[in-house]
Amino acid sequence: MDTIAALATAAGPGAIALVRMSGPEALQILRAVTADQADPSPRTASVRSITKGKGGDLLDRALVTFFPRPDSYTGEDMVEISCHGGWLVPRMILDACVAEGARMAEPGEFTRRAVLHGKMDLVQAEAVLDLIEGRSKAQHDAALFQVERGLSRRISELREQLVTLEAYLAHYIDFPEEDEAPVPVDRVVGAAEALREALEELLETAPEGELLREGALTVLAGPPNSGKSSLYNALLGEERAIVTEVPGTTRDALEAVISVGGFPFRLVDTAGLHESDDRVEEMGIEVARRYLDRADVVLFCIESHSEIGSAEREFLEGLGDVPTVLLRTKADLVSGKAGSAAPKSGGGAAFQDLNGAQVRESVEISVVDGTGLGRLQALLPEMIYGGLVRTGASVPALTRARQSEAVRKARDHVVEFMEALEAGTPVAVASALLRPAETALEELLGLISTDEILDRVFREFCIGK
Ligand SMILES: Nc1nc2c(ncn2[C@@H]2O[C@H](COP(=O)(O)OP(=O)(O)OP(=O)(O)O)[C@@H](O)[C@H]2O)c(=O)[nH]1
Ligand SMILES: [Mg+2]
Repeated sequence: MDTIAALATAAGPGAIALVRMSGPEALQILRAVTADQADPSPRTASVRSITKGKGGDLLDRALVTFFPRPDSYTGEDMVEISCHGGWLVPRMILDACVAEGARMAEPGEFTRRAVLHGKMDLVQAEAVLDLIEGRSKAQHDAALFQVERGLSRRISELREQLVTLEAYLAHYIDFPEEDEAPVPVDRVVGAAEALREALEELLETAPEGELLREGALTVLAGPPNSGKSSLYNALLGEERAIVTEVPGTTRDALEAVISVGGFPFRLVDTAGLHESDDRVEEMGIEVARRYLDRADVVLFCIESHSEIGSAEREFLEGLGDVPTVLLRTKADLVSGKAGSAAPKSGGGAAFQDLNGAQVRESVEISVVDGTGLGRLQALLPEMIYGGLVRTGASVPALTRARQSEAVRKARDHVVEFMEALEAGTPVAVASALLRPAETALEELLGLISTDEILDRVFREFCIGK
């Protein structure tokens, strides 16, 4: 292993930046850039002058900490240099370390080394990334739970269940002729069934868990001038999109990640959908359709006083099984005139006969007096993250495709094993089918890891982590 170095804080102006090194030469290199000064005591921060090599120019006075192996983040000797932030100082210190023999770290290489030295498993490593990138409370809860081995523990339990099952089978194979088989077949079948169920249960958390990382794609759609951009701004809490009384104001799609009830949503404002002769507007409408194809939820906006015509109906039906909320916008204009007993102009009734579409709810909304905003904000997390809303995000849940692929693979192999038993396949032959299930869970945790698996996990990381 060589010694790696990187800037661990974001580049650019800031009060403090952190340059870190990991590897066998870390202390040697520190000595070279803090020449003629005492070695720092382990795990104790001390101020040192940092120079460009022995006798070189002074670069900064910085706080230096040495973490001897194996009790460091990576499990190797590590040095952290907390220097002044900005464009220059951290870069110069990093260059000085490289000049003394360190190599610039690759993305995620510190954490990768932590995995290789058994400081954490792969699921924990992935969660480190989520912790850094998280933007909502639920994602923070889920990431922290995984960093603390919450999910790893669950996967290890499942693996142990699998190993126990294999042990039953080994016993069964070794003593087939005994009068009373030590482990009756129905016990084997029962254990396999329990395992299948447990894997299935974990797998069911994947759709919500995976959305936690990117945010549920939430598309505002509807006829021009129906109040989409106004609602986009209201949900964002800032005037990001242009709002005018002119139909066809929004041309390009606007996207922002927002947290609703602690859960992440990728909110997209789109161009109003209608037949248009304007080339730019038409392109905007095309973009809107592309977003709609991928939407996790559609907020269909139509003014409270407008009828839902055949075009709207057709549009809603065309959405297929994408969950949709019908928003009757500008409710203030209706209720303002009619007082509190406002006629629910079309709201409930229209909602009733939209049978073909997946319209789950209808909400009367106004960005002028705030009607319905609270209700929409309560509805969205419930619709998309219902399971996690009920349990909280600090539960074992699969939050990445890599995780669900592995658990699905394990589940499929267990099912295959059960089917083989049922079809009368000899136990010795059937039991071989469980091996790959175990491998899948071991790869998931990184107990078995190939460069390919590690590359896939760490290529998403930033440099310095
Ligand atoms: N009274 C009232 N007016 C609203 C409300 N929401 C939007 N409006 C007005 O309706 C007009 C259109 O609003 P936008 O938000 O631009 O509508 P849009 O759906 O984004 O329109 P396009 O981008 O053209 O498709 C503007 O004049 C808004 O001020 C509301 O809740 N109440
Ligand atoms: Mg608009």
